[in-house]
Amino acid sequence: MIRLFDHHRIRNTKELEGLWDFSKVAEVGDVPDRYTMKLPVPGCWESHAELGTYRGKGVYRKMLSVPKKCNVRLEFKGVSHTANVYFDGMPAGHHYNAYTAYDVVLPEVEAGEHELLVYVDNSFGDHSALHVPNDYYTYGGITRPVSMEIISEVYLERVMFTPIQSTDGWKGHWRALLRNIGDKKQEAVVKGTVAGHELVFSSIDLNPGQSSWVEGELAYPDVDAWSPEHPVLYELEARLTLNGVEADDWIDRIGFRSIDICGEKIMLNGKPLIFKGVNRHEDHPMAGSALPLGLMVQDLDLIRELGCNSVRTSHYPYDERFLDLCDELGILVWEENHARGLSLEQMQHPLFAVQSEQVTREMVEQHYNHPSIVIWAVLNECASDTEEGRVHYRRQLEIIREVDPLRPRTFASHHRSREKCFDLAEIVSVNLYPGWYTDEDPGELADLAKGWAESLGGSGKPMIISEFGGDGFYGFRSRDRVKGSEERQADILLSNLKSYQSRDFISGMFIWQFCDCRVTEGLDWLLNRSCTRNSKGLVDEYRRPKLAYDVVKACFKPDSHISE
Ligand code: ADA
Repeated sequence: MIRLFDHHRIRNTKELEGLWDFSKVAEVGDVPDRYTMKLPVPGCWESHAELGTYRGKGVYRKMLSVPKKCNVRLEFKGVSHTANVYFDGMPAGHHYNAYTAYDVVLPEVEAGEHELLVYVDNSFGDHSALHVPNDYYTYGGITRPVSMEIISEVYLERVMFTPIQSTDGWKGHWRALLRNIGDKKQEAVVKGTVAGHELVFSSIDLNPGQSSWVEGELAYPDVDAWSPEHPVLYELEARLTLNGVEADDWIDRIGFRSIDICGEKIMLNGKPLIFKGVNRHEDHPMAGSALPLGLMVQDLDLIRELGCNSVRTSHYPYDERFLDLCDELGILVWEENHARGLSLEQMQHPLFAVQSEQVTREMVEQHYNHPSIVIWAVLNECASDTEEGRVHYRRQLEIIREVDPLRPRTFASHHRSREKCFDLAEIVSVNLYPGWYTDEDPGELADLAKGWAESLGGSGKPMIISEFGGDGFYGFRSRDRVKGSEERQADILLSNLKSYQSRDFISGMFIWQFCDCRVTEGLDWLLNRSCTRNSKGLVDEYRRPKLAYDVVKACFKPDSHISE
């Protein structure tokens, strides 16, 4: 399943889910004598008994059957972490980073059988500035769905819809990107429908090779707002006509909601919002980062049962099916680009700017229509305490603004009084670990953090505590409540939550973290985490709730009874 609904009705689309041939290779372009394995797509190769810790390159093969001469578009929702695509033996596309989609467009493919090879690389090294040994795991494989489409010579590359709340009610601003891959000029007309109201865009002539945007705005007087309590979704349908003949479509789901900053408050549909959330990694011992839909739903059920209204996609853009579920279930999302804890030296990597700017732009463009996403973020715990780091923070936040004029932006900082970038974003977010990495009192620390924000460019802005928590090893119990026990983890979370929930200036809190996750095995103290795992989950890696789960639930959902 690519999305939770049909993304096209006119465009012919087929998901390439199934078992693909696989072989390890030394280099991109190497053709194996034989394919020794078959691996599921989507999936992580670590799920195979012989590849549990494999870091390197591999090639996936799939034969594609093309019914008649046509233009083919292959969409890869996520390959971890670098993909090189070959079609009938020829290089056809390249993409870096595991967490955003990319496509390969193949004009005029002949009818018949064709060989698709996807070389996948999950290795660390000079070619990779963002995927580095870290406190989570970079898996290998074609980890998200792949689809094959037959497209017209001019097709809809993207449709972006912005709901706007005005004094006269809801309006919607449309932008549609058209691309002509044919060899003749074409006249295109787009019509867009939401909630029974049709917008006809002015017709446009596209020359061969040209891509162009068309834009328009329409009032939607009779729609209901999307909110966590009533996550009302509407189908968006854009239809493209070429020289009078219907040729392509784009279907999405949108919601009408506003997200604004008003002084120190974050306002959803004009009402102050407090995030009660968890940080989550896409990680599961049975599936790696390639969670099937059922496991995503299980996570969201546990998150909702906890009394949360939000999830932070730490530390990368998510599988779009998870975002579809959040749209449908009314879970608010803080989505962030891919980076965790990169030092200034790591940010000086020659590929850092290009790789992280690319994932930022792709994230916002690709996930723009999800009403559940209400915050965009960049660069978790990177070098925002330096002038050189600030250049990157500024640029990446600007990229978000170029694509999205409305959603507030933030970044999670652990630099305390050394922070240099609070002025660049609309929301101040701080990661604090009182009770775990330090002995500080969480309330006093939150007050101090407010002071840092005020004196360092974040004055008058909303503040979120974006991380706090402590390790709790599932099943390790201690009457003395020693560090690492489930009891101590519950105590730490309780004292943190009480302090943050009683402070008016805090607009939200995201617990570190929802589930235990695998980390890279490494040599320094951090990456030598016991069991190669970050154990700060409220549930363990198999989603078994720890003691802290019910303690948090009592804070987030005070009306529920712990024993129920
Ligand atoms: C940081 C970081 C998280 C995680 C956490 C921890 O704040 O943002 O990814 O590593 O610390 O568990 O120490």
